[in-house]
Amino acid sequence: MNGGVKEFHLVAEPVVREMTQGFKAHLWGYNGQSPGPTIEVVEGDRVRVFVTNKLPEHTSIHWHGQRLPNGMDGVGGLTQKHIPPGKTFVYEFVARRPGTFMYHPHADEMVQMAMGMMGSWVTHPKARHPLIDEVDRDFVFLLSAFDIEPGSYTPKIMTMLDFNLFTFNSRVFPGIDSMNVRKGDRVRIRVGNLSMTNHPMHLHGHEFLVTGTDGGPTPRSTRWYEVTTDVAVGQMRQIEFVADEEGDWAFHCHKSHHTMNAMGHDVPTMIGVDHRKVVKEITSVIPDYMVMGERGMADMAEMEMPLPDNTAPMMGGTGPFGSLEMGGMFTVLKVRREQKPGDYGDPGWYRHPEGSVAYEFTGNLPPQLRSDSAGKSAAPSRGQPKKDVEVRIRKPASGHQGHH
Ligand SMILES: [Cu+2]
Repeated sequence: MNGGVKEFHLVAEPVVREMTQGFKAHLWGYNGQSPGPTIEVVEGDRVRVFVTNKLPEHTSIHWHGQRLPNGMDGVGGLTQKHIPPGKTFVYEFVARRPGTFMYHPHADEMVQMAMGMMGSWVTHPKARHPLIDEVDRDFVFLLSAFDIEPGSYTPKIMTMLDFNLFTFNSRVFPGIDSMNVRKGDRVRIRVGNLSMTNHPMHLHGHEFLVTGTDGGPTPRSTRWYEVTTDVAVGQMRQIEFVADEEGDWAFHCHKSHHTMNAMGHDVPTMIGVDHRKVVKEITSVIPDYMVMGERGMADMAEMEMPLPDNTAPMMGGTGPFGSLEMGGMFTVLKVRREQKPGDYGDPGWYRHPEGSVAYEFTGNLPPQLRSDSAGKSAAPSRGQPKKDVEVRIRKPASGHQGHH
């Protein structure tokens, strides 16, 4: 506090971010981290932010979603001069409405956001608000995406669509903390999207309401229960639910390639192709040669194939039952009866009550009804698929014509 004003200092600078164990990225951020620190204030606070530029190029900060004087909006060239390298600018405004906001540069934006420059901002209501309920747990994170070649450190800044790392707060699973709550807690999760594509965020085991956007709390009449909500580019969605089901519940982006880490994209689909003979021939020449994907890609998570230095495994994370085969935008909501109020600590894996886990069946199966490839239902047969539904596909990789 300085004379009734809440002061903050942000230093825009190069940072090193460990995205998950064994994988560090060289990013740009604020105060040593990407995303920058989350700024928390109370509705009505006068806020002064000192922004020092230690980047090699000019920058600015836009306060996404805030009501403020036009000259504080942070659009370089439009509402202010850019902040040159080595200089400090001051932004000052009153946090007029409660809600979840974001901050990011509005200068060389594609490069600076591709490098990880962003942060969250929460303005809490000053008094009881008719549209903002009290919660026991409050989580906030930003969605962002990076394009970092396996084995390298620095994002490719000219990438427009083909990002290969999808992150919560610039971390990828298994490097993302679980969200640990007490059974019966009212939970709020605020998710802002500053990546370049939409993310349908999906929660297992519970239904939630969207209680807010970056425009503020939603009117109650507009809320309905769902288990997935799409967070479009430049949007924030605030979801709330009562965590009344004990267990380890996945919370993730529903785009399956967003729950994977960097991989080579020119991989042909090998499901159904038996290439054991070819592999045998190749390994006689190249001993380390590996072919993967014959039975799907779960193989790749289980094999722990050797990776180049500084690379996140494409799919990883080990749970109490084995490999999770997940990466990227994935974490776990841990709901526990014995979690203390206010304790955000990790309680470890859930211990399932006896007889409540999917189990192997070893008895006799009843005759299986199957449809044929034309979609017509078939007469009961015993176990064997009909010949015409077997699939043998090998998609040629584009751009590799002439290689065999
Ligand atoms: Cu996604």
